[in-house]
Amino acid sequence: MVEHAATDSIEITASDRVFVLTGAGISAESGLRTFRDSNGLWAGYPVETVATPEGWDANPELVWQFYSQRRREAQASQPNPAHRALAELEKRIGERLFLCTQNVDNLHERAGSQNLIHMHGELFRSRCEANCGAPLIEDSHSYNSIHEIPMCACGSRLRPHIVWFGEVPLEMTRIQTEIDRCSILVVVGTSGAVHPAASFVHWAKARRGNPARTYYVGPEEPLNASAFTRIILGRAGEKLPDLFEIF
Ligand code: BV8
Repeated sequence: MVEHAATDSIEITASDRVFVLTGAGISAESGLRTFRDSNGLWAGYPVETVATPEGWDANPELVWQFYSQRRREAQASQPNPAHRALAELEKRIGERLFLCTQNVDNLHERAGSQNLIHMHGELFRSRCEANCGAPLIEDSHSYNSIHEIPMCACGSRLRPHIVWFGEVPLEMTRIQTEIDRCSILVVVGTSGAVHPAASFVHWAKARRGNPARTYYVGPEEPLNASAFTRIILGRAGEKLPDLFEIF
């Protein structure tokens, strides 16, 4: 039975370890479009053409136009109170907070979060399309024509350091470890449409003997709503600043 929160607070005691998963919804109040909302990112660009290896092989210019536009939008945006609330939580409970984001923008970092992972990659990094072993490149440039696409020293093209559909998300071993040891799992602003991220709440709940307490924060129920102990309906920027009660 999923209860809708009467009280919008999550108690964190000195022994609690907190796993937070964020999605596009946490950056919505910073002005960044989500994927599946009405005027979302996929509206202009079918996902197959810009967020799959096949789309990259077929039209790398279109893929770079898509991510270049998102680089420009992310550079023009600012962290919102939800990002700042999670940076504050890290200050309060330190390494007992593990922040995993599906987002590729850098708003968590710009709000002050330090201990986080980007399981779907990072907008402001590029990498060799051939995985030749060259290091990731910090890259905030826009590339709008095939002729502008930078080359790796090995002769291959540079691609966005993004996990596309059909590719393996980053740091899954670390994520599994942190889910296995968290006592509280909080999911913020994600539709629950994409796996394996949408399964994290099931993993945390299914743990033998000591299931985690699981919470969702967002303006509408996610697809995996039934897996949550509590659904806290509302926008992340409104709910997160006063959400955590730390004892
Ligand atoms: C993989 C690129 C194998 C980055 C993205 C079943 C099981 C396992 C896999 C699959 C499966 N079925 C299909 C698959 C494969 C596939 C998949 O899930 N397909 C879906 C479409 C069915 N998954 C994969 O290919 C993944 N890889 O499975 O590898 C594997 C598995 C396990 C272990 C090892 C290997 C790779 C997935 C990554 C794909 N890359 N994007 C980019 O371009 O940004 S996914 C894309 O969707 C983004 O990364 C985004 O983060 C992600 C999820 O979207 P959301 O963040 O949820 O955004 P959305 O628009 O959907 O929702 C926004 C939400 O915000 C809404 O709920 C809204 O209510 C809320 N909101 C709005 N305003 C606010 C708000 N919330 C709070 N406050 C507000 N103000």
